[in-house]
Amino acid sequence: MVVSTPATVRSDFAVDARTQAMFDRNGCVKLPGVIDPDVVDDWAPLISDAVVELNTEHLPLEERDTYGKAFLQVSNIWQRNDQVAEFAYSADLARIATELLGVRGVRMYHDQALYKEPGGGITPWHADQYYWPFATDRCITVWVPLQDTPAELGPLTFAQGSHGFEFGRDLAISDESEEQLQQALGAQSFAVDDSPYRLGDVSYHLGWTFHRAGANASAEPRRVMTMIYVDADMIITEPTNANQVRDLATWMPGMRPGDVVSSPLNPVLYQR
Ligand SMILES: O=C(O)CCC(=O)C(=O)O
Repeated sequence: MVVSTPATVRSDFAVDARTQAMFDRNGCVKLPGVIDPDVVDDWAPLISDAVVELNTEHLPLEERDTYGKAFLQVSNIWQRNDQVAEFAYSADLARIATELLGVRGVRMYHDQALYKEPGGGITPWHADQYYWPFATDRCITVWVPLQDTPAELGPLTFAQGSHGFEFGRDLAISDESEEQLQQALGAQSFAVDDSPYRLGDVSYHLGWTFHRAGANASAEPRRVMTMIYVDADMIITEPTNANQVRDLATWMPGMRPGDVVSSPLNPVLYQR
C-alpha cells in the first residue's frame, strides 16, 4: 500500500482585531475551526505512528513521577520524520503565530507531541518560559489536538492574563508548581479557561502564560501535536537554570548567549 502524506496543513484563519485584543489581554487564545477537521484526521495516524516509534518512556504509569504521568513527550519529530515535518512546518500555523506576536516572522524552536495516555495524570500548572533562555516574551506554542478534546481527556487550561504574573516563574513542572500556583493564581482571581476543543480547534499561548491540564479520565489517549515558535529576531540570554542550559544545547546547538536564535534547527517558518 502506498501511504501518501496528507495535504500540508493550511488555514485561511485571519487574526482580526478582536482576536488580537483577546490574545494581548489573556496571553492565550483558543481558536475554533483553524484547520479542516478532515485534514487533522488524516494527520493523526501519521503523528501517532511517529510517537510510537520514537517514544522512549516505557515505565508503567504507576512507576513514573508526576511529570512522567502527565504525557508521553516526543520532541523534534520534524528532524526524524519527513512526513511529520510537513505538518510541523505549516506556514499558516506559523503565520498566525507571527500575527499574534506582532513580529516580522517566527522560527521553529521545537515541536512536541504530547500524548496523555488513558489514566494519565494531570499536567501541573507551569509557564514554559522557565525552560527557555530568551530575552523577550515573544515565544509562543500552538497546541493542536488530534481528536475532539472534552474535559475528560484533559484539554489545555489557561489562567487568562497570567502572562504578566511573576510569582512561580522559577518553578519547574512538578507537584510543587501545581500546589503553589493553584494557590497563587487562585488568590489573584485569574479567569480559568478549561473549555473543550473540537477537532480543528487550536490554541496559542505565550511562554509566560500559566497553564495546566486535567487528567485523562477516558479510555482513549489524548493525542496532541504542538509547535513552539520564537520571534525570528529572538536573542538568547544566559541560562538561569539547568533546564535552560539543556534547552540551549538541545534546541539551539552551537549558539551562545547574545546570539540571535538561528541554529540549523531554527529555520524561519514564516515571515511577512
Ligand atoms: O498538553 C499538555 O498537557 C501540556 C501542554 C503544555 O504544557 C504546553 O504545550 O506548553
